[in-house]
Amino acid sequence: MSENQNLFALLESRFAEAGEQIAIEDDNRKITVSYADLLERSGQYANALVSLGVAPGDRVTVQTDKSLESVFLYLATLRAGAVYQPLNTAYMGAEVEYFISDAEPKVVVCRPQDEEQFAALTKDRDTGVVTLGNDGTGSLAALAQTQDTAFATARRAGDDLAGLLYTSGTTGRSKGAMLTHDNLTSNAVTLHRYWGFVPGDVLLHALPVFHVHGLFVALNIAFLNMSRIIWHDRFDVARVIADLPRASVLMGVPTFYVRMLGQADFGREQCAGMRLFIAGSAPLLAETHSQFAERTGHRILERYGMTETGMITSNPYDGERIAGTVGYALPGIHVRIADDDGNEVPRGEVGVIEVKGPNVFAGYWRMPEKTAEEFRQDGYFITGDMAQMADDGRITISGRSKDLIISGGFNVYPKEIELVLDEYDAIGESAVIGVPHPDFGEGVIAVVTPGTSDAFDEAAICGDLAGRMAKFKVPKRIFMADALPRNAMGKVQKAELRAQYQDSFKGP
Ligand code: MCA
Ligand code: AMP
Repeated sequence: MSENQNLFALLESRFAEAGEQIAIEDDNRKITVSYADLLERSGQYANALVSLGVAPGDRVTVQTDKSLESVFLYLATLRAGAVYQPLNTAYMGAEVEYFISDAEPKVVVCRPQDEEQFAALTKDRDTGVVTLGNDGTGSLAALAQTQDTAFATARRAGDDLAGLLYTSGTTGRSKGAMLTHDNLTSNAVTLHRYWGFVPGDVLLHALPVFHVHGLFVALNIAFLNMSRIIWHDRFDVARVIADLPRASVLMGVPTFYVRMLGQADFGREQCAGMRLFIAGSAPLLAETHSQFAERTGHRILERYGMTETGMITSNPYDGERIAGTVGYALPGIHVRIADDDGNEVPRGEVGVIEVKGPNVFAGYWRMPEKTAEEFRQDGYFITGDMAQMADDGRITISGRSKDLIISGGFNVYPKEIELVLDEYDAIGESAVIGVPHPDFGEGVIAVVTPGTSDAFDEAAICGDLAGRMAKFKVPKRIFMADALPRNAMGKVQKAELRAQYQDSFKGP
């Protein structure tokens, strides 16, 4: 019989080897868990999932706070052969409803305070609802405590699904990116090697665990390395700086680094024991890169990836880390810069990044046509990111062909917000754009035209939106204009708007 391709089977061998070594320390709750504990606790949570009817291939939808128990649940889902489907905790009612109707999970795990809402959302479905608090409470935690710690890891093929992560890809409505065990395993193994992980590395973990960056990149690599993880339930700049002297690796979105530089007392002293600072999920400004190097002596290693593909390129660990570039295609991953027809453009010319390799997802959940549109005949996935490649293969991202805003590492799809804005009587039509923001990289703003009512009230509309959608999506400003600039085809000229409103977040 062939080897079990379940990612957990690989992790399990490391956990067994690491034994009583500390896996995660949560200073907030004054708890540490060892690798042996991770094996036992994931066994208990896997048994709990099975007792709730979860079988291999079933989806487990998770919208919980970041906690040690959320890690047990992630590992248990893999272990049971089910498909982990995490949701940003900022998502609200209507947003969540869509994910449940599309993913059709066997079980939803939510925060205790959201139980009623989820019970209502799932009442006509074959979906159970259990809860997990951020302090070891909740019905799932209680159930897990009664379970056996032993669990035979489910056999999975490399192309079986391990995760379902929603993203809007290049256009339109949220789609579930199907990530296989092979996708996750290959990316983790590659990055572990490429970034020079060594025994004794300590990862400072302050990212959310509902996206690829904090979940798969950070956790899977640390687990492969049998590293100690210093666990922060959210990014708090003072806490991160205070814990740096005990860590050797930090992974963050650019906002992390901008905020660290904003602290007057931050510098070489706290970073003396650090081996590596990694940035990604959004463009890191060259200015941030150079200021960080000046203050700390460390050159941040920037890499580039996407939910559908995991990590695609990285600046080298040993070679030159050049600000404003995302480095080279990772080993085993093919990247080309192509024109609109998928033909490779000459080196130095701008085109769309296309990628092929063991990291590339299996397609969008139940959307074969959409999947087909995003792949070339020869298997390359079209990312929608614009870039140029130098003669030596180094890649510099220059923009996006997709209408996407990345604010503090979170993706915002203008269309989704424009549709809601257009419903207000005081708004005729709207254009949502991202403009430079000193903290979030890009800040979301809307430019709107007058509607049928003249009672336009920016603060009231923003307040109303905050009750309807995740906070990070709500425009931080809404500007009224007589008309939106359009081209001859009638298409709104967002580049023109971005230029016009580029100083919206500039200080006095
Ligand atoms: C919070 N707010 C935001 C954001 N986060 N607004 C815009 N963009 C955001 N990212 C809102 C809050 O609701 C609040 O609103 C106000 O802004 C200030 O919040 P604050 O407390 O300052 O924010 P925070 O809680 O400190 O969060 C900022 C953060 C966080 C730490 C940068 O957004 C974060 O952890 N981002 C990481 C995202 C991430 O992991 N991305 C990876 C995606 P109010 O004041 O009105 O209440 S995976 C991926 O992209 C690919 C695969 C890749 O390459 O990695
Ligand atoms: P997501 O859909 O959340 O996985 O976000 C993926 C997108 O984030 C990519 O398609 C890029 O547009 C962007 N991204 C990730 N890393 C970088 C980076 N280092 N520089 C610029 N953009 C990035």
